[in-house]
Amino acid sequence: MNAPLEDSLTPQIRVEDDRTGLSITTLRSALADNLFYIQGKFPGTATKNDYYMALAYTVRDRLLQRWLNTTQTYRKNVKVVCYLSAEFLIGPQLVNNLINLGIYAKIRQAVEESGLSLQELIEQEEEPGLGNGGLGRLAACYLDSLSTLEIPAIGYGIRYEFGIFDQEIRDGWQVEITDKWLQYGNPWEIARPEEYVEVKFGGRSEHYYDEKGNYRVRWIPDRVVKGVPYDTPILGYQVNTANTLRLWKAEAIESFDFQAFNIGDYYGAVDAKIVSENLTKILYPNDEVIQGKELRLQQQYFFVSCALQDMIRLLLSTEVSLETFHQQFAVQLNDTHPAIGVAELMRLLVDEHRIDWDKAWHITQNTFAFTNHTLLPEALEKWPIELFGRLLPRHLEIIYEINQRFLDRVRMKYPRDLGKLSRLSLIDESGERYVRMANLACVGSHAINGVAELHTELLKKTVLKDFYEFFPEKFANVTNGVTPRRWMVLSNPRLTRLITEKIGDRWITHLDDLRKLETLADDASFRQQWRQIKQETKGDLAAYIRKKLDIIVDPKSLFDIQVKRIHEYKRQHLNVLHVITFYNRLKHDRDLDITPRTFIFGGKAAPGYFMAKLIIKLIVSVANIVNNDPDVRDRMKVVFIPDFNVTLGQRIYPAADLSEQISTAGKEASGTGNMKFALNGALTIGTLDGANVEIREEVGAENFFLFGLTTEEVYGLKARGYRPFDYYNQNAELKAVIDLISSGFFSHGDVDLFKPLIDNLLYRDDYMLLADYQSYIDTQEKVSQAYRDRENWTRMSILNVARMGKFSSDRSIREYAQKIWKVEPVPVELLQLCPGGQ
Ligand code: CR6
Repeated sequence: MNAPLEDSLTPQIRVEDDRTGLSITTLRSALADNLFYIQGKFPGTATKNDYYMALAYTVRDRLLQRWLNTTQTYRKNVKVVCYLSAEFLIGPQLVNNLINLGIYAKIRQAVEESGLSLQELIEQEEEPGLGNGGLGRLAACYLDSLSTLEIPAIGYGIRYEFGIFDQEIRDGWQVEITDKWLQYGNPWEIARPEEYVEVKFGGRSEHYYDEKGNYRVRWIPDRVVKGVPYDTPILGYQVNTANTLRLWKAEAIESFDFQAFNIGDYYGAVDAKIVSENLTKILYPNDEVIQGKELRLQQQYFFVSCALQDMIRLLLSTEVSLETFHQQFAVQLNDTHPAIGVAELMRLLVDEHRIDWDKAWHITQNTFAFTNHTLLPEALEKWPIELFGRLLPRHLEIIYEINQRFLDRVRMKYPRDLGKLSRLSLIDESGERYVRMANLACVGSHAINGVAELHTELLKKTVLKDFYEFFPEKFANVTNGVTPRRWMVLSNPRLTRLITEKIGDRWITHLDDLRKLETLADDASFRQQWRQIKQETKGDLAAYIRKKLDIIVDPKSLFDIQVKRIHEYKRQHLNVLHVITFYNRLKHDRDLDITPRTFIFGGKAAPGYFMAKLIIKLIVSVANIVNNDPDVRDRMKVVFIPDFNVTLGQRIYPAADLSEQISTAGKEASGTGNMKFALNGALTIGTLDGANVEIREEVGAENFFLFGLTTEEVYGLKARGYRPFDYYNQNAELKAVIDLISSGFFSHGDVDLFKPLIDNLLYRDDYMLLADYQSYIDTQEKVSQAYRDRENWTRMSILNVARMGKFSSDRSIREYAQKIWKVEPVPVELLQLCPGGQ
């Protein structure tokens, strides 16, 4: 560490050097240096990617002072938030870092003066797709806010070699392509091989008496894997704080290789290496459904064990007692994926550090907090006892012990209530026996939260009802939020500029300031500017669509967009029913004075989710017919944009007029796309589901297009016996739409292709599309009418943006910090600098 230099240096820039200097000349020479010394290229032979890498290193150099000083600051006995998540969908890093460092303009100038286009270099970056959708992106927004709010934090997760697959559409079907995001290297991460930890698997546990005659247990594994941390800096917005995202990669333990090698089993040793490294190869591409694969449990245990061992090591390096663990760390479990942490921390404390059970349990419960992200029963994680015990024999024992102690308390409170006991148990014994991860998370945490008000209320009434009755004090709500830095400043520079011109730039970190736009909604010239910006942004998206898909869309038409994972509960097919209704109306009355629309879809389907893939096929099939029908030309277009990801989201959200948030009430825990759209000035058509409820509350019912059954009505109708076929029979327009699909009109006469989808709607319709159809269609008609009054539409759009303050992830993080983590900001001073440091 730079101890001898420490006293002689001050945070001011001493020398304008290549690694820290910010003058255009220095930036240009840094870029050239990095191209030569890191990429090993002359300008003449360098590819665009080489230039991108050189630029990325140039930027990384300029954030290292903040990063290292942040880490240094946290060694001084401050409470650190550890966000444990199997997914972090952080998106491209370059522009975000430029913005947060406040050097975008300078870098652009330096790049352009070097004869390059910044935009082209930006487009070289492969985004780390280390998540499926909302949950992983939420984790990324939260890291951004933690740093911006100067709260000490570490994100712990998995460094998947292959992230979420790239989606291609061939003949209307989704095809999955492996995501080789690391193939050209990742300039944003730094490997820390010296900080590796060991993670055990399998084997058995051994009970023994230690030297003092105390009864103890040790775990004799049959396999050990090395976890190597890779760190990525997460810089806050214009602050010194740069927290760390620490992702773990699995590697083989060398001594194991050696052992096998020595007995001549070279191939055996190689096999062991491959098996170990497989652990962090691939992200499971499922959103909301569990697959129960053994490798997935291995991944979960692997990263959680790495994280907890890392925390213990950090703590012990500061010479603070391990018994204060819960005062030093607040560990958030992002869904049940890291819930095994409860048993792992108990094992580390009791078995390895010899703390007695009760004390260890006190520490554990006060350390963890648990966020639930879904009410869907198919997403509740449980592991067969046999599999669990084979992989984690000691943890199974610990879970039994936790369960026994917990159920004793339950019995005390509810004597003779066997139903209660079996529902609260950490073990599901109704058939094959399972470990229930949500129950483990609830018992082992001091706080439990849902992700929107409605969701938290439903949790208390349904899936976690018994837990709520047993410890109501643990429950709280924290409504999700999104970071305005990425989802406005970065992705919508035009609107950012206009807003900042009018109300200053404080809104970027205090989103409530957007309220100041309210009065401007009445200013005709402001509305004109607002509309102009939306128009230009739509033009950009139209150009992208034309280039990528060769489809011409009219930027003057209403851009009606639904982008998110494809799932039946999200009801993209309800949207399609409207598209076809719209089409039929146009076909029946060629002169119909209709508001022209462009229907845009995007999203990935889990590779094994047949119905979701069929929905994509339906969208593309409808698009092919509609877009080639001269009768409707210029009045409607349908587009499926392939490979929806963070990068594309940044293009798409700002270009929307209408945001489709149309899940069956009670199914979408929160949604966060709904927030990104509204923040960028789209109006929402939506059900009373998830955070839609709160968005509507904030923006005002008159600025939101509400339709559909409420959660109570959904439950009521289900209970009374829902008969979708009756809706079909009694609604001529709906019947015409369904019959048109069934007739093979969209499938070259193939009447079987969409049969599974249609039969499902007519005879099951779990997500009640047919019940909500008429209300949806009527509301869409209101949207069309409203869009004709452009002045009023613009007013509504401005008011939506002005009232989105609540949905900043800064607000969510402040709530977690106060209600759950009990942590305070710790500003970072740039004290310890390397020579030439700024
Ligand atoms: N799929 C919810 O479905 C929520 C995010 C983040 C989800 C979604 O409504 O906004 O989490 N749930 O809280 C899970 O992933 C289990 C999601 O992204």
